[in-house]
Amino acid sequence: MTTDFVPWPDEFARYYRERGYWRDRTLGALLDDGARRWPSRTAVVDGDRRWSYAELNKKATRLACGLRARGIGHGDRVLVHLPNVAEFLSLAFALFRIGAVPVLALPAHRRTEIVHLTRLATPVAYVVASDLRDLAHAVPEIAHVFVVGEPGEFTALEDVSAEGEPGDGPGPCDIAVLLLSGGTTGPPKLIPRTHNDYEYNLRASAKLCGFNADTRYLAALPMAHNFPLACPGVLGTLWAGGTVVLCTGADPGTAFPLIEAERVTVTALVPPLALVWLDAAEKSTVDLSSLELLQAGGSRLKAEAARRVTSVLGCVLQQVYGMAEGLLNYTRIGDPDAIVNDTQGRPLCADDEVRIVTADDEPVPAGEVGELHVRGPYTIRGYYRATEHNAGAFTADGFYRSGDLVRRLPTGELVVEGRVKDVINRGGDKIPVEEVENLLLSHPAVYDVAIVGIPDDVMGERSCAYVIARGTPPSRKDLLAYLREHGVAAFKLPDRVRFVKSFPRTGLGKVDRKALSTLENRW
Ligand code: OOB
Repeated sequence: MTTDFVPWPDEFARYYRERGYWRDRTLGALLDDGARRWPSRTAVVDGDRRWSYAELNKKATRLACGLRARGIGHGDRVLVHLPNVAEFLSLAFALFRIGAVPVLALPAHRRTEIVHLTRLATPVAYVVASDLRDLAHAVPEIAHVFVVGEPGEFTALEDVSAEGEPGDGPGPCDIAVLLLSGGTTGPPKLIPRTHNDYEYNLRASAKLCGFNADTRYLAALPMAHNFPLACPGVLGTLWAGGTVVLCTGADPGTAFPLIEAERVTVTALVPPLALVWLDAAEKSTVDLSSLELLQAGGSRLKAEAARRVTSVLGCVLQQVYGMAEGLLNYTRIGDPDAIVNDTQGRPLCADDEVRIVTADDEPVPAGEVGELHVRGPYTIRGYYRATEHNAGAFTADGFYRSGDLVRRLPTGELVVEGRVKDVINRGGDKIPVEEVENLLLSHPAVYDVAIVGIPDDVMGERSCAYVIARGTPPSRKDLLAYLREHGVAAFKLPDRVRFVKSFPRTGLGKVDRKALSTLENRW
């Protein structure tokens, strides 16, 4: 039998409620509370626009009514494909209110990903920024197309609004949002996060990071991603009564002036961006003194870079090792330098059950490297509509097999040492190797292909495609153009293409990816 969603077993749900992790509140209520408690505070800044909590709430309510009037409601999926604009938030809360489920595509996604997500989630609506609205033609099965900005032949999201009350909302154990997986093999899977578990995720994170009404959070990374969305991110800031400052690009040229102008106190970056910021800050005259906390996560931050954060940016560093599937590890504010610089932190929750195991699922001896398995109050029990895949991705007793190789220090912190799965982590952007390989294989001049990650000082890893050509090898340009034509997100295009006559094989005859990855020197 195929089920959309795998719930937590009753005894776990009961325990998580008893412990106060699950409060049976919905994410829609979070904004109701904010609008009641501090209506006139600024909730979000987007360029010249500043919306108070009351305004954001009003926009979300009107949008919820407008969506309802168009027949969109409880359990319907809505594919959201927006950069960091204020409408992302009014839309997200409108959907939370009516129990429709946002499927969060990344701004970098293009046709391949949008088509894949549409097949998997069967959304009733696609909400897209005007510059990408033509992508709607690739998914004609989606009934409604709403555009933020100039709508062209479609409907402007602005016009989807109505007076009234949105009516009954979702239950706290319903799916609140479908996030994209970064850590699994093959094309992205969808991660069903419930109101209860995601509310805990953002609330506990906000408390751990000391978020409050004075927090001014810069959303530099795309907030469609779990990290800037809820760890504690934008939602954690709104929970705490702070202000979210939206940034459409994370480059220092865009972000630094905003930090100065808006007196930003905290932001989250992936390590390659943190390096760019450090270099730029050393030369910059922009006043970054308001910055109190810099979170770095998504891929491994080098200790040398970690050490520079405090001296160059004058703020506290926090390493965040998380996954959209749930588990979050944080270094704590006030931890000794050695912990903050050299580890990826420890679990958020006392009831995050982390096991570190061998390839046979046996616990490794203390301090040794093994695969991280996890179960807990905000870690999913299964991907969305993926019964077959779930059988391998989770253990029989409900632990998620993260595919990450980690070791645990005696003090409890985790250090990420690598991965057991075929995903290239290009500075936090996760490249599903199989997906890109399959596309390249459909090129007439490609006989076989294997894409591997090559260590790189800045990005952590870059991708190299080894290609066995059919006849005359095509040019690299040709192959990249082909991938682009197929609408692949730019971060997935191989950084390097090498033509070979054959692949090294393992004893079993499988392509030896390890051997391939040592063919190229470091970047
Ligand atoms: C975050 O989430 P995803 O779902 O894009 O990717 C998860 C994977 C992890 O399994 C791990 O392989 C890698 O990204 N990762 C890290 C890391 N943080 C994530 N590897 C080394 N060091 C780190 N600090 O990337 C994510 C979700 C929530 C918060 C932060 C990151």
